[in-house]
Amino acid sequence: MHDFRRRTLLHAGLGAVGAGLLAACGGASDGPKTVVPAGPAADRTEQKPEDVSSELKVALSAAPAKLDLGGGVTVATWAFERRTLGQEVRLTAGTTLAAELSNRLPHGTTTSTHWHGIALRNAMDGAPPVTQEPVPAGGTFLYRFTPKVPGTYFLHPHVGVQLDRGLYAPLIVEDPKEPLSYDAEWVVVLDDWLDGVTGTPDDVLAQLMHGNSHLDMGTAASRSSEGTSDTLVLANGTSDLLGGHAGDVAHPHHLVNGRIPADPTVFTGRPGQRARLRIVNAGSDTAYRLALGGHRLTITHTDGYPVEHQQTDALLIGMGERYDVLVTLADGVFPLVALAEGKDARGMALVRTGAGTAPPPTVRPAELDGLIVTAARLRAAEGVRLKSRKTDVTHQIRLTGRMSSYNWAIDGKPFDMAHPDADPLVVEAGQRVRLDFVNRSEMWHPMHLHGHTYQFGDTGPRKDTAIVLPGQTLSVFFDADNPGRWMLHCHNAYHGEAGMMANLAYRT
Ligand SMILES: [Cu+2]
Repeated sequence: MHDFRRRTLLHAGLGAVGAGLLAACGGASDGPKTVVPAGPAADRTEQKPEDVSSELKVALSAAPAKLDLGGGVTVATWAFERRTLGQEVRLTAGTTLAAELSNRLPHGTTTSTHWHGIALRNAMDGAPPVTQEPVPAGGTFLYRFTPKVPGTYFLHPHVGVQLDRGLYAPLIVEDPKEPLSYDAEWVVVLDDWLDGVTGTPDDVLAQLMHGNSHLDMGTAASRSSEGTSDTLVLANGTSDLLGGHAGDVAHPHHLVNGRIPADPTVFTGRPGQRARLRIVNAGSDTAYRLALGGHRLTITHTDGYPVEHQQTDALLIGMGERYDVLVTLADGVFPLVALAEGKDARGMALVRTGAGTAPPPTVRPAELDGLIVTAARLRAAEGVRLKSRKTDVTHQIRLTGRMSSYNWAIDGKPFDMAHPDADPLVVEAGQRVRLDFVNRSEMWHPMHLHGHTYQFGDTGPRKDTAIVLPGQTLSVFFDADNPGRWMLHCHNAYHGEAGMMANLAYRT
């Protein structure tokens, strides 16, 4: 059971993890010695800390918390003290962020903060044990970096399945020369929620890992009605949009900005105003199909980067993906619905610009079944398109595994946290790199690369997280311009933790 060994290591606290890292750095690792080694010993990049005039200080104190999700639902979870669920961190591109993470979680619980989508210095990436030691309970870590590319990002832990707790926040990097004009800006954070309802994300991971051979895909749902062994394992959720099996977990709640549909977040504006929505999928196992009743959406960005504007009725947003849209507001009260794709569940908020009765939480706007523009149909805005050049190196990333044996991996080999130096995908600074994501499994995977923003094909969108459907091969390109050792993984928290992760390492 390699999986449990890995989990034990993650939760063992600093002593054991530190020892493992020392061994890896001291030469006991069987990893190649010609690439940037894993481990936090030093910032091995040649970049110096940015010298800037302005700095935003943020205190991120991770602690046990009771959260009110609305409608009388309260849950015990882990969240940041003095921050509400979904509250953003906001700064202007070029401003330095100095964020101190304090770990006030229970004894023995380590954590970190990853700055999803930001091309920062490797040592600030927050991905233990590759870029730093995990922060032990009682410890602190100062993340200090200067985001240069404006856009919609988010921050979350990169330890175990902590993504499925409340330790996340949108990260908005404003453009000092914002080219879009709009009257209102709303950050819309989608999240699937289970923590503190019938157990924790770690309980669910243990259920998934124990093997589900008795409930292979396509068989009956396993959500127990017996009461004694309540399980949130989802066995029969399917979606045509996602090419089959939609997810592994039946989260009991789906939140928009931390609230359930029965007691929703309300965005207010005036008829005729133009609103910019910055939409983040902070979920762990749920793709959302999102639409605003009575409105069309104009897609302007995905994963922080501008695209040629495109109109749509609805969006499909995988875990870790972000979309920015513009919408001209009509007069009335409208449902902003985030269908949990393939799961027969939903999140919802309201947009109110005038009088009227709020639609019920069960409303299904026609737009959800209209045109759904996915990333593959977008084009990068000309200003951010990669210059055409020959590819220097191609890596094939085969996505493998099955729900029944829960052996999600890359090339059949689950990532080994105890030997993070092993078998990296090697690139050299200055290379044009091609990654072919080859999905050999029967499930879709949102594949996320740290520290870089790749491009779909010759003219497709720039993104850091991309939905790869079953049986599909997706080719993406990037320039190796940010030395270090970077995680490449499925952003389904449970798939990543089961082993669908790899390292991309620069040859030194
Ligand atoms: Cu996956």
